[in-house]
Amino acid sequence: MRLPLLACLLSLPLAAADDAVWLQTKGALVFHDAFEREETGNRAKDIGNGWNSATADRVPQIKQADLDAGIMKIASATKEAGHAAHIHHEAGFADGGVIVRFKFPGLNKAEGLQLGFVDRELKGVHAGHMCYAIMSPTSLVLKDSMTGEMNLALRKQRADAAAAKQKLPAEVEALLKKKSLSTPFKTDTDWHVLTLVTEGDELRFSLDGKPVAKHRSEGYAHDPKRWFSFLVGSTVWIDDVKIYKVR
Ligand SMILES: [Ca+2]
Repeated sequence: MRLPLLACLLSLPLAAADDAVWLQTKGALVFHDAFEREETGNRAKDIGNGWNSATADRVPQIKQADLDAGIMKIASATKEAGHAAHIHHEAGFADGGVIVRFKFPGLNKAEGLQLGFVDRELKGVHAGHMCYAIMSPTSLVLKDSMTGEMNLALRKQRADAAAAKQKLPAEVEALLKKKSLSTPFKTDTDWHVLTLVTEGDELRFSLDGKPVAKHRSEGYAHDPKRWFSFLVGSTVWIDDVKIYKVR
């Protein structure tokens, strides 16, 4: 029997082609923000709509998230706060992801954006950092932090080695190396739409509908991805955020 064309198309492995389609057809939209409002101040919850900031209250005299003309303009007070701006929202999925429209405004050198998932209830992992995509002017890094550099046992091993001015054992170096993947990447100052998803033990990143990188590591499978997080070291503009839960 010949399948109608539409059925053939639907049976294609959509995830490989375009993860935005995978999220929209297989997932439920659990959160959307287009930032069409003004923030109410500089404090942790003043962005509104359920956003929270782990770093705003360290420097309440500085505005790190400015809602302007439907855009969340993030300018991190990294030096004053002693940390990159960390802005997060509840997510809550095992498989799923985010679609984010963003732009580097070109206000600072080395503008970049780190985004990913955090579970503060995770034991044995520094601050619950699970996994991230990290865009910088020259590379895109996908990283399993949970079973890599944020794992407390590994952190202690590294700190002890550093204190003793010793090299890490080769097997630990090799293990840490496996926990991230760096891909050549070039940022610009145009608007783009990124898609970041986890499916099983895989993390995938696409830009403007085209797959850029994917990486498999056991930490990506952790359930739940409790928070979706932006970590911003300098400046970035966010126009729209959608969070989808597939499973
Ligand atoms: Ca907007």
